[in-house]
Amino acid sequence: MGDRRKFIKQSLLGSAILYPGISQALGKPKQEIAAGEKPLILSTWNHGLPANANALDSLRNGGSILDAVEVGVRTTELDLDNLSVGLQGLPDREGIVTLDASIMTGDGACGSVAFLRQIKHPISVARKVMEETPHVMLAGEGARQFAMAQGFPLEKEELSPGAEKAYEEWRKTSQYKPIINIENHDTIGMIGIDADGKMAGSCTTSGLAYKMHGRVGDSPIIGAGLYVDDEVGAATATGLGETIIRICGSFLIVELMRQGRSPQEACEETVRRLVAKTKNPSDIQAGFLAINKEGEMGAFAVHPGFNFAKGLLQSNDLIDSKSYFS
Ligand code: SD4
Repeated sequence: MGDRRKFIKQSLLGSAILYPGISQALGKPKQEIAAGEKPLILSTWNHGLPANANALDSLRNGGSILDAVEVGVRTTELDLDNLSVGLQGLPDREGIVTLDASIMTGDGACGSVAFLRQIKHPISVARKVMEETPHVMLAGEGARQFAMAQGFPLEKEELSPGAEKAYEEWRKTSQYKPIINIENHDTIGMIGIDADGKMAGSCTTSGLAYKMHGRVGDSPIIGAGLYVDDEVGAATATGLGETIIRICGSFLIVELMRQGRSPQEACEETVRRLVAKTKNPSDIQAGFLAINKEGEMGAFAVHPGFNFAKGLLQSNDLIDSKSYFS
């Protein structure tokens, strides 16, 4: 974790001139839920800061909000310090890294990949599924074949040094137990709204560490890890996927906003639902982010420790989410 912070701090210092607000993020995270300004990009956890920076840069250079959320999370897919996203992520029980990702725009277009191996940028394959196929979701070998046909290079199947070390340590006991806010909860989910009110979102992960081979989480499931509707708003999720899938978490947030709840109220109600439907809520973490079409935002988690990055054209700040348990 120390190394990751150092990496983020260094990469942020590198861009502090372009993004004046970033320097604030290096201090104490702020506790604040604010409204209104567009474009707005939100993304999960502290690796959201460099991801947001690249997403905002894409917008500044004339990219669409869809381009922004794709470019943004590609940053995390390459972050060697992140052991929960991309091919450097922690493997399943068999020692194999399998990736999940989804992407969606506010007009209902969406694409996703699940249980994908050996591809560096699952988010870009998800976008190809959305744009180049009549389908929403491709999984496993079919997804890999599709990626190759689309020109994505096949990477060597080997664990990153960090993942290898952690996996060897885990194999000593081979116990499976999700640990709150530790490395296996670092998925990046990103949602954004542009100046015209168009929205898009993306979500990418290597999923839970040491999962069963073949396990798919919430991140590639439209409505669970991600949902976007220009008429209402957007939401994304991080945390123990099984608990999020069970309540269609991101869809639920958008539907609650459709019924008049603010993004914050919708996130809180969704976490209450999740807690009510989870057997041992004190043992698991899940967190949600939401924005509505006015550019208001919300965030809420089961436990303290969840944070997120809020990116505006002039600033990029790390904010602590409130939580159900204190
Ligand atoms: C999953 N939701 O596969 C992902 C894991 C995660 O932060 O969010 N980690 O269940």
